[in-house]
Amino acid sequence: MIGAVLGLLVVGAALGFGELAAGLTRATSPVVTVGDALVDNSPPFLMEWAITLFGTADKVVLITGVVVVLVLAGTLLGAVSLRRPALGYTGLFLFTAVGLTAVVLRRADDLGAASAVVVGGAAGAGALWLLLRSARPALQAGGEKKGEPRAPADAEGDTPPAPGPDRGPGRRGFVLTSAGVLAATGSAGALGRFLPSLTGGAGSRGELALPAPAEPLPALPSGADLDVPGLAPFTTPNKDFYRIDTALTIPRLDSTQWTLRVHGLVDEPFEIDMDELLSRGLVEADITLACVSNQVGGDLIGNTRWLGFPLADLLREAGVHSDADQILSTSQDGWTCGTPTEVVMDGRDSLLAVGMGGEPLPHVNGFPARMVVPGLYGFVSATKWVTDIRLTRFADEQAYWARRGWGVRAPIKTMSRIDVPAPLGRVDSGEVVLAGIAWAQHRGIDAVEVRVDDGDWWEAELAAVPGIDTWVQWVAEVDLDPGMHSVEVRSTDSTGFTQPAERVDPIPDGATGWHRIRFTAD
Ligand SMILES: Nc1nc2c(c(=O)[nH]1)N[C@H]1C(S)=C(S)[C@@H](COP(=O)(O)O)O[C@H]1N2
Ligand SMILES: [Mo]
Repeated sequence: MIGAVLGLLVVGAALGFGELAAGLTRATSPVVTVGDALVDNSPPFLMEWAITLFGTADKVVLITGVVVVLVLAGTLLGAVSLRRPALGYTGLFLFTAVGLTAVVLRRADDLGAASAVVVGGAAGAGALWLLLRSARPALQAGGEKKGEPRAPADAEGDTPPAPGPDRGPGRRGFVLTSAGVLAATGSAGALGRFLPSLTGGAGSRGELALPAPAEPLPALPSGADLDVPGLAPFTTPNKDFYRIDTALTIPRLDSTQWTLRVHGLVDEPFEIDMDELLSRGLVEADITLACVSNQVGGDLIGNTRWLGFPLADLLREAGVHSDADQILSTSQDGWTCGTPTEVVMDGRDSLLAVGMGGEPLPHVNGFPARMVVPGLYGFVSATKWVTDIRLTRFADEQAYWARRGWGVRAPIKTMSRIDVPAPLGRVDSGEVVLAGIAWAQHRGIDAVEVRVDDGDWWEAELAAVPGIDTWVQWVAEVDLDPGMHSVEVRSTDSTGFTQPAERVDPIPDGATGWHRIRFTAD
């Protein structure tokens, strides 16, 4: 019993102080690092199984699993330590080694995360020492274990505990020490968790003042928004922008600490910080970002006005070698992304973005800087919290999702969606408004057609757009009798390509198929 309490307190102290160290340096928490490393290095079949079984709760299940393992390990560690303190310290050492391995697997140069693990390990050792010292009289008094065969190396200088005349004082010592360790651990952990989310302070999102663009865009064309109730607005408000990433907790970076390294197959590698980036003259671009996992009719897509520095200019400064066909970017939390160099450099508005929707990037969308490349799905282009860009070759290195069977070059497919009426919704019969969006980023949409009840295709009316990199709203009016109806939509891009009817899954490079909904006219 004492062993279990002692072991759990030691593990708790390691985690609590690890959390505090991570919070102070805004590094990734050791628990999260280990969880991330498990996710990254688990075989794809296991990941798929976990996602099918637990769905979006997979992250909760993973963290719960990590905690259960920690509780078991703690109990064992405590029991062993009482008999053989040296084994206890060895256990803690292994524990720290596991954490450090996870850091190295995630991101070898992440000193913050590594020091959080070391601080945690040291706190665990300190707690073990304190608790063992106070447990000894308790054990001798309680008779749980008589006579220590060997004193722990660290405790050699201690006066041997005098056997207590009664069990009271010995127990009291252990209980008091335990309570002290628990309180210290709890405060450290709580402080560590909440420190990074406290706003204010230099480098926090609230403090970053973005300059006005050196090359501002004109206002959106007046007809970009058709203002049909239920239709996605042309500009997605930041708070409604979809979020997709592998991060267990949202990285909260400090913009004054942020740097971006550009290196690899280049003539002149360099590093740039936020002040320097912001002083360069920023540009704006309207770009619709889409996730490859978006199902037909899905909502993993959003459009906004981005503010940033042209990625192509940044790369040109470094002097990209002609054989460097892949831009391998890495986020602060170790996610990697491979983007075709030629696409980024072909003149489109590829950005190292710092702002969206008139504000600094929200933390969930990559504060303080991310990549955005019009026409490519997010998983091959839109690295959030980006801190490293290395020019490489596709033949030599694979990024995160490519290693897991997803596509390597993934241009966004020509697509369309029905927003109005809502699926299985009810409308008044007679004149019925159909509306939605269509997209084929960097090609542009030429036409959208709809058909009702498998009848003839009718051309919908298109709203205005600022360019070829955004989605476009469409609307059509049809005359309908009361009853159940179906609507289908398909779009044609500026290359003359019309969306195929054939349904394919998002993996490996994006879903296809016509969005179809059913609704009732009363
Ligand atoms: N650091 C990091 N960046 C990332 C990802 C990620 O997992 N980690 N996911 C990518 C994917 S798959 C998509 S679709 C976009 C989503 O960007 P959003 O969350 O801002 O909408 O981010 C991309 N950037
Ligand atoms: Mo995605």
